[in-house]
Amino acid sequence: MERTLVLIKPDAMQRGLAGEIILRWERRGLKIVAMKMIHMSQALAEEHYSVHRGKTFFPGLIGYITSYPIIAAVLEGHRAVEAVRQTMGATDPLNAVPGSIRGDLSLDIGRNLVHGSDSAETAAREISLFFSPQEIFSAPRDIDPWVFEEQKG
Ligand code: DAT
Ligand code: MG
Repeated sequence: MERTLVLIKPDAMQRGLAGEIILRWERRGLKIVAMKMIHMSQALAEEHYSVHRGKTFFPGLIGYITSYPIIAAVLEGHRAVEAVRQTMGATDPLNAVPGSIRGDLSLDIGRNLVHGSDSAETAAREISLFFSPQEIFSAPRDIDPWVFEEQKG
């Protein structure tokens, strides 16, 4: 099954929204296979967001993501990358549909609460930045056949 990296960003932690956000992914059927709380270093932040290096918002983005501890997690499921991003909503909360995490709980692109990998390739790279293979647990769940009709890739 596909894996994706999610981050519950500093604003979500400050605002006490971690449980609400995890609940939305978990209730949809995605499986938590790794989770930790960390305070991201400058170096990790710059590596994680390296595709945005040089953009005007980059310094603000790095300052924000390193400003307070976050929760990093790996979620697993059929088409998990797409499912997580759909549940998050668009990058700019004002374009995020009501019912999505960003559309319901945030207003500003620079305080948009969550990160989710944007492709399976990006996910593999991002997961390896935050987790060692030993920190990822993916034994099948008894409920998986009640979430997915069959085990899909
Ligand atoms: P996403 O987090 O939806 O994957 P992204 O990868 O394009 O979005 O950008 C990473 C983060 O950078 C995003 O969550 C918020 C910030 N960001 C992106 N575009 C921005 C902009 N035009 N102004 C301010 N912040 C921006
Ligand atoms: Mg992105």
